[in-house]
Amino acid sequence: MQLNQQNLPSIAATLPCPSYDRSAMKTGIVHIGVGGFHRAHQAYYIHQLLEKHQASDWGICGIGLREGDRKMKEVLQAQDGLYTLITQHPDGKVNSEVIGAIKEYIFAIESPNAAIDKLAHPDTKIVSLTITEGGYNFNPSTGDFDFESPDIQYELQHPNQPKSVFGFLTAALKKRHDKGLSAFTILSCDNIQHNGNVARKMLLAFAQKQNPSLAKWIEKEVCFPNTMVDRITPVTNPSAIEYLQKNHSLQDKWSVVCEPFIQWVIEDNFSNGRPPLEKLDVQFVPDVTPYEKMKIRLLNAGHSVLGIPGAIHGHPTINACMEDEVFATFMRKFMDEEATPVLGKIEGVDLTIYKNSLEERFANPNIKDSVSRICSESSAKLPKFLIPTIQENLATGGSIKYGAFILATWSYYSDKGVDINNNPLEIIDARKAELHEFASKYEQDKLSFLSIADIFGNLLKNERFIKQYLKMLAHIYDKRDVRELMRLISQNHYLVRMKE
Ligand code: CS2
Repeated sequence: MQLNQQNLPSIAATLPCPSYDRSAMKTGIVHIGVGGFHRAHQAYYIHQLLEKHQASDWGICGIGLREGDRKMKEVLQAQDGLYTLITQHPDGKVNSEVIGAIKEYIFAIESPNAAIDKLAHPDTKIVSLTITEGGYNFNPSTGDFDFESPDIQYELQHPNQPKSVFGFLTAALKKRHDKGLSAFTILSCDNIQHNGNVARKMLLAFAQKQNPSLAKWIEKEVCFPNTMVDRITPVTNPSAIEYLQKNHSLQDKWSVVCEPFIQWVIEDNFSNGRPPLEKLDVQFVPDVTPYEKMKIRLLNAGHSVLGIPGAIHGHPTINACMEDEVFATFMRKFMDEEATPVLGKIEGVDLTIYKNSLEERFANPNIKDSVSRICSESSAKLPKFLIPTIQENLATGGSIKYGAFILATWSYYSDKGVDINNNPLEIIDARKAELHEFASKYEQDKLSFLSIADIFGNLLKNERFIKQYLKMLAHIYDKRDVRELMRLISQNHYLVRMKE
């Protein structure tokens, strides 16, 4: 049976399905960047509100701005916005449920005006974003908006033909302003510290160049709450599709798999109302800083700390890394000895319990989160997840060996592009060619990779860092055994040798 609205009554015999009237739902939320994460997280929360708390003003309209969103458009349009969320518990228990919160989907590449009109519609109160860490278009080392891209240049000149998220938001806000409508809230749900502040800074920089008086209105009227979002959502693989077919005779072209854990912490700062998410387990707090910092510096960094060496060693998934004692120990030591000391105290959170829970979540054998997903877009992730921890430890005299090892490993990964058995690595990164170009100059210039200044900032100038990094890199090129080096680093042997 195909998943669609018409078939829901029959599907309900085998799976929980939306019991609310989807046709009566308004789309109070427009979400840009619908992917697995949004569908496992925000859309799932909204689905629960619709089920339990009559929140029919808060249905979701998805918007895709990139060519890569074409498949999402095809699937969601064919399935009337419906999809199955498959929650995989560590003990093998599985809960599947059809989610109905996404009512519409607009593919802005084909229908830009429909996207602007939707954003400017009086029903739209919140525009939420999962546009990835790299999507905010800023220079990672200066934090300033990057005006160089041809798309940005084009839309500055042609405000009615937007291409980027900033172009669309500005065009829609202009329409709202001209019609006398109130502004919407912009709710960033990406893993960037102060994601709302960053979204604000970038949008204002763009709008100021395009239309300074509109920028003033945006500055005054649009709220940008900071948020911390969390739920591990691996890439959907064919076995999830087969599972539904086999167990429920359901054809869902793009179901979503996730872990049971879910968390959302939001600053209660909205321009134009919000859904009553406090009725669920969403936390509203005055300042999200400690939560986002904790999550990005421990969970997201912990993922990269496993994933990059994991890829080189040949571990396919994060749980496979966790089954390897050397990797699990290394990751925990990174969290305890490097990430935690520069985190500071987090009111109301026991960091030991939090780290223990991360270990359990990473080890969930049924999530099978591929290391290639974790390593994807490392050029956008590491400057936010890991490099600040290294820089702060350099400033305070703290340990940097785990962080230095990860950057050395990343350089080798970007140069060689194969694992230790010479299997090609699936490297997904907008800056893949540039990373390879710099990393592959290793023989001529050992510090070439670190000279990509907008990623590494001034690490290149720090003697203590360079010394450890170079020694580790030489070891990796020489021995081609990252796992053994991880064992030595965790046991402190390596540092002892370094002092000699
Ligand atoms: C991951 C995140 O992309 C990554 O590298 O760390 O996608 C992570 O799984 C989520 O942020 C979990 O909330």
